[in-house]
Amino acid sequence: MVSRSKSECFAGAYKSEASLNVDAIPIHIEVSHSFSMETCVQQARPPPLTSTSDPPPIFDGTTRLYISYVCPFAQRVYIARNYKGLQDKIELVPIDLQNRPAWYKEKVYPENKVPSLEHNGKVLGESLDLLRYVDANFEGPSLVPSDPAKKEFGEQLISHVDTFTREVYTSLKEGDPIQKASPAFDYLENALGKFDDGPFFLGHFSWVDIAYVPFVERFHLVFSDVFKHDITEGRPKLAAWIEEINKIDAYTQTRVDPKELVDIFKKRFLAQQ
Ligand SMILES: N[C@@H](CCC(=O)N[C@@H](CS)C(=O)NCC(=O)O)C(=O)O
Repeated sequence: MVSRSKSECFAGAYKSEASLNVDAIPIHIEVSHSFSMETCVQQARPPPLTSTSDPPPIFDGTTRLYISYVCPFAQRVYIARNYKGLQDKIELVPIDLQNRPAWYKEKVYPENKVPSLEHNGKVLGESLDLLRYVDANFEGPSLVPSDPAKKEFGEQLISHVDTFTREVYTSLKEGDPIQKASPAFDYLENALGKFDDGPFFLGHFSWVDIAYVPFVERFHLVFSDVFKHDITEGRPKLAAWIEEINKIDAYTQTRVDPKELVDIFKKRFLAQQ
């Protein structure tokens, strides 16, 4: 059944330097690109399981992706699952990390983190490994291009993603985050210039876009809301990338309330703001 949860369609929930009401929730986040409600396909989202929830029938042959809706690492695998059209093959099991069920650590994933994937009697973790795993072991459009030059550049960008996020997170704790984070965003702008057969890192949409987008989404919102700075200013390729990626349903369906994301950042990284 189709439900109309407010958190399903946030790609369409805000637009350029404006505030508007979606499902009666006012959103006041300034960003430089408009987002269209048409990009959003309504899909039911299961509610997160909490400390009082019973576990699913683990190892019954069902493939399950354990996530938290607000976790950027989990969002990667959620996007990949959607993009490959695996909604019926990989069941989504959201967990409330603030009030998580004890059985998750005890019976599912001893690391007690999300994402994790229960498949063929095993539980695997680590979002970047899971992107490769889901791509290699399930049907659907390939996330990794076959062209050797693109493949190689993709590996380079994937090995840079933790550096990128660390540089930006670090900048938030220092004076002048806009200037401190600038080289990290310039790296993306340059990388986006490598292939000209499409607006994505490897031309066409791939696992590289999936690896970066949950973090760029958050940084875009936080720099706009907290520092009144548009990270796409002077970076036309990054601007086009954000515009185009917001046309991909597999991604927009994974988005949550921007205000919730900004609030998480404020609490975790910007206690002094
Ligand atoms: N390197 C891991 C990081 C996963 C991770 O840190 N997930 C966070 C949520 S965003 C988590 O589950 N943290 C455990 C906790 O909060 O105790 C990956 O890429 O999957």
